[in-house]
Amino acid sequence: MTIVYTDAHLAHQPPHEIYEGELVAYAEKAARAEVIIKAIREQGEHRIIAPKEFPIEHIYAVHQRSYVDFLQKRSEKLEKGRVLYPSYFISDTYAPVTPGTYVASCQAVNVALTAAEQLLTSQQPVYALCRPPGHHAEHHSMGGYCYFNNAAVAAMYLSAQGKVAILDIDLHHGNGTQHTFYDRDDVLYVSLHADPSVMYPHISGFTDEQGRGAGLGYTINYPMPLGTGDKQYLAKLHQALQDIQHFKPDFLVVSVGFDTFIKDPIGGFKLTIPVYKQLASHIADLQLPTLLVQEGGYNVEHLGMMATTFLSGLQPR
Ligand code: Q9C
Ligand code: ZN
Repeated sequence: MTIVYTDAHLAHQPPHEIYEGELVAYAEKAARAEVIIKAIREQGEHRIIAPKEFPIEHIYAVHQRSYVDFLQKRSEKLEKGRVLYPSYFISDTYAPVTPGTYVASCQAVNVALTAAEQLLTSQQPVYALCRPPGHHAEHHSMGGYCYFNNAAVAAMYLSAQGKVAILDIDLHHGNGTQHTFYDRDDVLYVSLHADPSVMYPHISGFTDEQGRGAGLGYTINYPMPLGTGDKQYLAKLHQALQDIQHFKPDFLVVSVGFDTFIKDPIGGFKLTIPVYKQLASHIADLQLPTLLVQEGGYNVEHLGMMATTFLSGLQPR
């Protein structure tokens, strides 16, 4: 399989986030992506390529220019070692800006777009190892460890070539991605996530959010209770995959999060490692050109194993 990766994300390493007014350690660590690429290299079965540069217009297709400009200027103006919690263009206290944040975020988008471009020519699954993640980034705000919405930018790019289904299997609801395509009937957004009444992002991901106007019926949310395990998760995934099949997309974009793992430090679900292979093989059974985009997952000790287990389920059987 083709994997797209760059170590440009190392420029973005906030030391902390703010939880209920207190500074706490930043969960979205650079080591997350490093242990995943290390495990993939050790597996030795994959072709790892670097991202190419895409024009900024791809980011403007999803994000407001004034927000993009703000992130660029404020990142570049920061002195080394400084951290900014902006007072605007931000949805919560989980997206601090460092001097390298803009560059790293642009490169994460380039990773997703490079993978999307590969998909147009190869038809084989492609994995975009993005960091920082993206699905909480909105039209004009950063939040939840996300700055630019990598999956949404890639889906926007692919949607010029055909119908796109987005399956979001991160623990958290992908509010930014949902909102990007909320009015459209040619991009389906389906998300499995922890009940937002008890889990971040708290304000979206409820079942009554179903799209608007022409987009009504093209957003589907499957919130699940805390404590959800392998069996219940697979049952809901089955429903989500049926929705996708019914939509008859030309492309599938999967926002992949490993924060559903039983030992995730900020999680609440109880998925075990072997189930990630099953999730992937059910996804592969759709037989669609599939772009996998990395989102969350915070157990650095087990992330390498989760990622290689997941990728092994995508191989043709
Ligand atoms: N007490 C992603 O998975 N909440 N973002 C942390 C800690 C922020 C998750 C709460 C969760 C953001 C991409
Ligand atoms: Zn998440």
